[in-house]
Amino acid sequence: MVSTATRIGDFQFDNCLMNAAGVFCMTREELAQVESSAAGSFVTKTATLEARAGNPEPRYVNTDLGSINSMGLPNKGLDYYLDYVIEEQNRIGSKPHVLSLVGMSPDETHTILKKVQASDYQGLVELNLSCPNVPGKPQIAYDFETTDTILKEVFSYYTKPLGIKLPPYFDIVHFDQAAAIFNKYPLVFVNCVNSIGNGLVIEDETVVIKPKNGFGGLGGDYIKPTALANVHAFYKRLNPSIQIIGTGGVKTGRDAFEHILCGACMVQLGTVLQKEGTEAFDRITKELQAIMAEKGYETLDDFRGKLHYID
Ligand code: IRO
Repeated sequence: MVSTATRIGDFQFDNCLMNAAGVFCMTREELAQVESSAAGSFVTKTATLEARAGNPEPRYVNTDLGSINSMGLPNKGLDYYLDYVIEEQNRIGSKPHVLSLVGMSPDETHTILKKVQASDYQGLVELNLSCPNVPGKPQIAYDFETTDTILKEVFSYYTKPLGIKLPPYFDIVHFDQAAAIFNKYPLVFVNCVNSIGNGLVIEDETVVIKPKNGFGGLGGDYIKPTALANVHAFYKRLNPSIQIIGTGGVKTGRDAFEHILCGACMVQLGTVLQKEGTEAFDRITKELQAIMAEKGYETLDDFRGKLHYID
């Protein structure tokens, strides 16, 4: 009997697959669709304190190899998502969920997290330190000093389970420096990776999305090797109490298997979910189960993090 059940901190999930923030999570209706699918959980669209309309359209385009987006953090505001996850938390038989959020400034991030701290919500929170698409705002987690300052302040008042969504890093020294900062804090998880920021896709002679003259975050096949490298780099460097969520380029059971082999305890679907809908959870779960059965693995712990190197 093969199980794809998993846990993050004290939270148990029947399945290790869930949506990635940004896909199928803007409205209650979309979140309910993920909830009723084979997914083990859902994460909400990253919320700011107030609702935002985001960038002008077209702002999300699928390509043969993945996707490019510059949504610009459109969302219905913190209260919309916070109310929903509290409602869900109180519903008998519901799964544990993840509330994604970030402020438009460090001050706003603290205002938001203090609201969540004071609320009835007891579930997981993902602080998004890696949105690439708000004009004039850098990806926070590429600035190590600011990241350290924000986390230090956060953990002076926030006592509920918290993780962070990271951008991809591309240098071994950056893995070392980032991990040294994260290891100072009682993070429950890090999620590797957000989209590869500021790619450019062109059709004929023209960019395919309108914001930022076509520059946007890449997802899908383009980013799987980078995502796997980030999952494994942080798996090797972080305190064992900090778990890894793997996100990036997962469209088959084999891709999910590779993320887990690199150390992920949960795997998120972005581009494939946007392309295929929530049926993707069922298909990819079955493909992952078939690989596990063939290899004689019964649980994720039988192979999680056990990537083989060449001697
Ligand atoms: O443009 C977005 O809304 C967006 C966000 I907040 C993010 O974290 N990652 C992404 O690719 N797009």
